[in-house]
Amino acid sequence: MSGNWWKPGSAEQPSLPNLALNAAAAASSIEGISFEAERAIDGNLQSRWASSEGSDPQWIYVDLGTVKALGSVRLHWEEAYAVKFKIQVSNDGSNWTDVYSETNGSGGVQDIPLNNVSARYVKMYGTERGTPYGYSLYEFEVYPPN
Ligand SMILES: [Ca+2]
Repeated sequence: MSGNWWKPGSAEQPSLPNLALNAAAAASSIEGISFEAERAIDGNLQSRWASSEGSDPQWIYVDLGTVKALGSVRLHWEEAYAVKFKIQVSNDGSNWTDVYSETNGSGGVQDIPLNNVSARYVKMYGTERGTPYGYSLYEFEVYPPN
């Protein structure tokens, strides 16, 4: 489908913009060169952020630049996924509020709905790894409300 305009009532819905795409990002650690935090917000499902191996906790956050209304987060996990993690948000990059807590994650593509959340910073805070490796995300996507 290539229509440029969405008409109310039509079956075709506009796709929401990924607010994290090419924003800024930071992480607790990287496994090495070419596994930087920015690799998780570059829109490329081949490149990825990976934390240093074998330690908890590890985190990555996205800086959206300004406070924005948020509707959901989509995580594209590499094989090095998180079993337990939280999604946290902040408006100043230092005081964080939990908005989601996962206790039995299984990796893959994980959609996380957020309700009535507005924030500038969005963080994945991993506390338990699913493998002996680190934490690794192909993409960390943030979407506005529908
Ligand atoms: Ca990527």
